[in-house]
Amino acid sequence: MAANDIDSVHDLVVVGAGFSGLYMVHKAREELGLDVLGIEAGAGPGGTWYWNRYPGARCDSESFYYCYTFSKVLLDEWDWSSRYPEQPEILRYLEFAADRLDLRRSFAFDTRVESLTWDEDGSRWIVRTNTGRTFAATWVVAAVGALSAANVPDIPGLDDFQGEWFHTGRWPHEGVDFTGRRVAQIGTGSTGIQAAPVIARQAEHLYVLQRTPNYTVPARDRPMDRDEWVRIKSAYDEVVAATKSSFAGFPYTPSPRSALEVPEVERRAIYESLWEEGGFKFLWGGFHDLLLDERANETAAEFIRSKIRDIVHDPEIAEKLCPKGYPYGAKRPPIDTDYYETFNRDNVTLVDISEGGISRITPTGVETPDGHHEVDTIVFATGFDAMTGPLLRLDITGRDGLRLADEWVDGPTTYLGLQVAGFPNLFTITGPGSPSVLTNMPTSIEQHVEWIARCIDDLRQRGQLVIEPTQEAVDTWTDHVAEASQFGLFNRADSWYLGANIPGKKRVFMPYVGGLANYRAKCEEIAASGYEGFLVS
Ligand code: N01
Repeated sequence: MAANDIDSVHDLVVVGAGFSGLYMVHKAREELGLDVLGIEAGAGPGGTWYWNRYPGARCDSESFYYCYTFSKVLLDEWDWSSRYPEQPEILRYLEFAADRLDLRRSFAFDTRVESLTWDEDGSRWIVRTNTGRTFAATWVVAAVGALSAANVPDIPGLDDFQGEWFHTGRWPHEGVDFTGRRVAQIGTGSTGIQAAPVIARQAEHLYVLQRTPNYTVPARDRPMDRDEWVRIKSAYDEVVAATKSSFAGFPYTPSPRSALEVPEVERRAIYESLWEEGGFKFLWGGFHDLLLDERANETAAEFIRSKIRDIVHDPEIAEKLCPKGYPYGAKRPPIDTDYYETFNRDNVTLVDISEGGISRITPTGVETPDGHHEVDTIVFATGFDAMTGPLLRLDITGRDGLRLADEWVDGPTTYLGLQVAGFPNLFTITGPGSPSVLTNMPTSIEQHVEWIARCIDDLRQRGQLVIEPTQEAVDTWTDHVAEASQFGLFNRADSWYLGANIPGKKRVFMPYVGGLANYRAKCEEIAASGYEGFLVS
């Protein structure tokens, strides 16, 4: 590529301004002294929290650990208002972080990366964007998130629909007023479960189209005051240590108990207390074997079903809402505020599409096996082409014209979920092959950013500029990720973890099930060994 086709040359290009991109830019610029350019498709920072502005969007990890922990300044200067803050507050937090660390000046916003191409002669990446500007960089970090490629299913008739339709992950910034509208919401994952109760409170009528019932546990959101934050922050090192040494980045003390070793009355009392407490602790804090043993899992699954039958007045609707045939937690568990209660409202109809799906969208509504539902608005809460989707959208070409899309046609292959053979100096944050989406994301993000920064720094100190994994290391790690996915019950549901939500996508369990603490230790060991499994030059 001719030098005059390049608008500017940088040490590092970081794609994305979410939790990971912001920290990566800060770390590389302030601690390594690199010339860094961040590129972000949105008009400002926020990533997931910039795009996902649907009604009811909020965090479902608790605020005291769903945040940055690397900066004492950010920690000291920010108190969350509640246990599970809503999207606008999380977006404000990321904007605050960007401003406090003076990161905006390193970003090109409103700019989407259209391709990344390895330039063999220059040992650098050529980064083309939709604005027509082209950049070159020695290193690229894809901080594009695991759940940013929206999935709008290909349902016949959508183009002819005369009403409005929205995907939750691309929600209009000005919001949507549902007053007086009849709404069809497609999807009952974490997003749909957060959105339905809020839409139902405003809409004239809400049809919830459910293909697979989901297990959800109450969030039990509540306000948090300054005194509580003073208490939490005074022992914050312990919170951080607990997240880092845990299986999934949650600072909950794992229970030594099996769900099968306590009498039923006691077990039920434990589930009751966790249900009242709310949140992910129901999965991680009560018994150690809910994701290991089918019989143990069934005790939790049946408890949740019993709650659905208690909450939902109409027994037929309750039964349709009861998940069966797959373990609790094998799909990413949602948490909710008044989800099952929503089906007691007169203006809400549960439409079971488990058999037959949606046959078509008409100009005035949605046709399902039980008839035609006239609606003004369709909300697609239909999730994402997870993990691989955001990376493949970057149209990445590595050495010798090797395209990532071809390399991953049978599923993602990585070394540590950080790099791919044939794609030198390209790092992914929380990519496939790392614990990623099975964990509290900021915990995993901080570890990846810190590992990548250390790697670049180590190389520079040794006068080396190019790193990529050997094919052997990639094959061994990819086999290990596949083997680990057979451990426990994660593989027992048709989830987006294995691409089952995208028609035609190769079914491969993408995140690493080996646990965050083990994974961190492995990454440490490899860095300390001088980057075993990588070719460095
Ligand atoms: O997406 P999903 P999501 N016809 O894929 C249905 C994170 N998150 O956006 O189960 C009809 O889980 C699909 O049905 P089925 C979190 O990690 C975090 O809800 O495939 N229905 C399912 O019900 C989460 O897991 C927060 O049978 C169709 C739904 O759409 C991840 O994002 C909040 C369909 C999709 O569920 C994704 O959640 C929200 C079709 N053709 C989300 N295609 C936090 O608070 C799909 N569906 C941090």
